[in-house]
Amino acid sequence: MKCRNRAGFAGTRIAMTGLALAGLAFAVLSMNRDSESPAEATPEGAIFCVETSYASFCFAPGTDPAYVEEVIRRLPQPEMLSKNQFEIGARWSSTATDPTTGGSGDPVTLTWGLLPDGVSIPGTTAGDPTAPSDLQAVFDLRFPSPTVWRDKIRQSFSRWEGRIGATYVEVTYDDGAAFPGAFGSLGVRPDIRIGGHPIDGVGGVLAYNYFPIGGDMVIDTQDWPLFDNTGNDYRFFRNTVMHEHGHGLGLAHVNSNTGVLMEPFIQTSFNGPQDDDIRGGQRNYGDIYENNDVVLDATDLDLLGAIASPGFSLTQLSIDRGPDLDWYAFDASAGGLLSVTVDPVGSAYTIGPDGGPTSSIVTDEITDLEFSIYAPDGTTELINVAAAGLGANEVLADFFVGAGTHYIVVRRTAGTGNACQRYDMTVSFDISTDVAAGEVPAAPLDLTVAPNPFNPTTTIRFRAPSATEYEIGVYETTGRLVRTLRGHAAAAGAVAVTWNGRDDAGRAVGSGVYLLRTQAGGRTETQRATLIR
Ligand SMILES: [Ca+2]
Ligand SMILES: [Ca+2]
Ligand SMILES: [Ca+2]
Ligand SMILES: [Ca+2]
Ligand SMILES: [Zn+2]
Repeated sequence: MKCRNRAGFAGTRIAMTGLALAGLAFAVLSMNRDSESPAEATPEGAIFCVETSYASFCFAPGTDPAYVEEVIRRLPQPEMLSKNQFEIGARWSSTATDPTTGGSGDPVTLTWGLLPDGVSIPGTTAGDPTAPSDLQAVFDLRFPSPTVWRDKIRQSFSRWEGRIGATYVEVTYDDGAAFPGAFGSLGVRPDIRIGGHPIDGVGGVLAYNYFPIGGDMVIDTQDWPLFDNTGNDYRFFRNTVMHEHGHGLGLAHVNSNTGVLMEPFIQTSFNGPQDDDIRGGQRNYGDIYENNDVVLDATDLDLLGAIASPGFSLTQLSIDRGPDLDWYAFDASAGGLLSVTVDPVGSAYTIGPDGGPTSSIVTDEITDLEFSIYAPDGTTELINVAAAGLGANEVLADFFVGAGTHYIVVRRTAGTGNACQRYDMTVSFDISTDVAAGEVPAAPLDLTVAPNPFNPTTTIRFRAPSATEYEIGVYETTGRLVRTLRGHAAAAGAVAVTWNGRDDAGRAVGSGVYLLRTQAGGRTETQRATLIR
């Protein structure tokens, strides 16, 4: 019995020989077309499959029905796509930190870690026989130091994190459960397990990766003579890891006349995710400030330093679907002049599914954007800025707003179609009464947070410029204040303040990224820290 994935998922197959090998599609990154693996395979033994428009999930006879039900429960609901040239697939609907992650355009937190050497990696049509993972032993030996290649993997996840609504948390635990297909579980094993073993010698297949909600990565350890190329800070290795994780985010292969990461053959002429890759990632997980769809979840521009810095630019933003609203809050203090520019981001190229036809696309003209300014009540619209057409900047200059917290809301002008329009936003706010002549800049606080990640306690350290009151606000990334820590430094010098991972009501807060905004001696600095429960 054959089990075929949907067309367009090149190099994918399903193999299922037992409960431990939960059926998860995977995609292969190759050096050249000659060594491309077959687009389908015939798994051994009788199986049955659950088909979606995204992938096939196959189970061995006798599989525990509860396990089957769990896998089906985690499947995303298909959406009708338009202008989604990035070949989007299933997203992470469930992770170790979040039983349900919402829908398309909602952010996700993913734990990742290295598979312990010795855990068996099953053979696939990529050419690899079943063999234990030897990634750590081989790469520790072949790279200049064990730190080097681990750092390149860290940098690969960081680069994705800076572009889409995904937060990555490195973990060192892994219980050695059968690979692949064991779901992530906090304190047990990561969502994304990275292993490796011999596949097909130097060249050919470099690596393959399972689609969500699998996400595991297998690297051909025989390709170390390629991966240890130091050019452009190990770009060959980093682009391989970032490409594979693109599959792990739910992106399939594409073909394009411009270099993009998700083409099936590795390129080193660019660094990491490109426009089409970012559009795909943001369509699945939103932009880097999601969720900010309602006034209570507005992104805090003060916290980001946007208002204090004239002409502050925010990048890697998008309206990723028809109903997406991007709320931004800022404190107008006693009132002042606001200027905002919303600039659609993109370029012209051809793109299409791997093996299918390509078509021309102009990605700064996907959908027409507009924005409005709202009063502190969050419902009174003070002005709507929508004069510019498709692809053109919307500009508001020197608009007076009164006292209190105000809001900028960016949205699509019309249509509910499912498409991702990237944009940048520049904001400046002039509170003339706050600028004192001859003002001396405050000394830096040299704020640090350690340990990070932490559980459940971390320590915030800074340098008080003089005897001063200080205040540390602990915020969620949406800008919601969860805890305020106040104190008094008796003299200039080092200050250490411990946060116990609890909110102002004494409740333990959940896993995730927190912003620690520290004010002392007229200076404000912010650091991020990740709590892993
Ligand atoms: Ca190879
Ligand atoms: Ca958005
Ligand atoms: Ca939003
Ligand atoms: Ca417009
Ligand atoms: Zn690939």
